[in-house]
Amino acid sequence: MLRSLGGIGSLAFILQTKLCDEKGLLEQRLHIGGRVDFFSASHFFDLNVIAQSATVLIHRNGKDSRGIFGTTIHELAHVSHWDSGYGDILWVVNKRIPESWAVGVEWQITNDIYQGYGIYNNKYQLVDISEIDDLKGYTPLVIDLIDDYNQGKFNSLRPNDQAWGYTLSEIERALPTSSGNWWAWRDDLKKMFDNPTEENIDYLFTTYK
Ligand SMILES: [Ca+2]
Ligand SMILES: [Ca+2]
Ligand SMILES: [Zn+2]
Repeated sequence: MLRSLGGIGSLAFILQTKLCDEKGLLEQRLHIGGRVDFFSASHFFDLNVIAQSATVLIHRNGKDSRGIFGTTIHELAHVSHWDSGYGDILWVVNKRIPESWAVGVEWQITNDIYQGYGIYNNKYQLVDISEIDDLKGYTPLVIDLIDDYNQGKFNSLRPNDQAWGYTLSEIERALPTSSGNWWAWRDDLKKMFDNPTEENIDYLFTTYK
């Protein structure tokens, strides 16, 4: 798991430490609940901690174990993002930042752990440009910053993804934590890291905005 994180960021901290024994006044051990209901969305809601109920609730929704693992990782990506300063109000302002981040974390870590089971969440590479609004903020931005698969190469209806090689750790270090500024994420990625494809990330940020 830590291999895909490539360093100790806030996400790695959550996965390593918080699940074990962090205790504070409100911030007790992270509480993850599981339900078998259908048709309910898994979620993270930080204020649940006040009522001492699970802040992360995973609904099975017919998922297999890989899907449950992936969903849990997705929600933990939100937990670490909120711990870094993002919050519920910002989520209302810009859901695209936290959801694109969580989609990417879910994709990378689940594929790392479940090797040999086919590509997890490959559906994100099958999205046409005209369908991006339908994703409601759950964009493949982070996946495309990492992967070397250009889904637009043989299909001009799909994004022409010519970026690759960013790591989750780099993307997390540039991730907006106290603002909902999408473009700051792009600018910080360019400023903070040298990547041979950095000129091509403008296209992704513009396409998924
Ligand atoms: Ca890519
Ligand atoms: Ca891609
Ligand atoms: Zn989410």
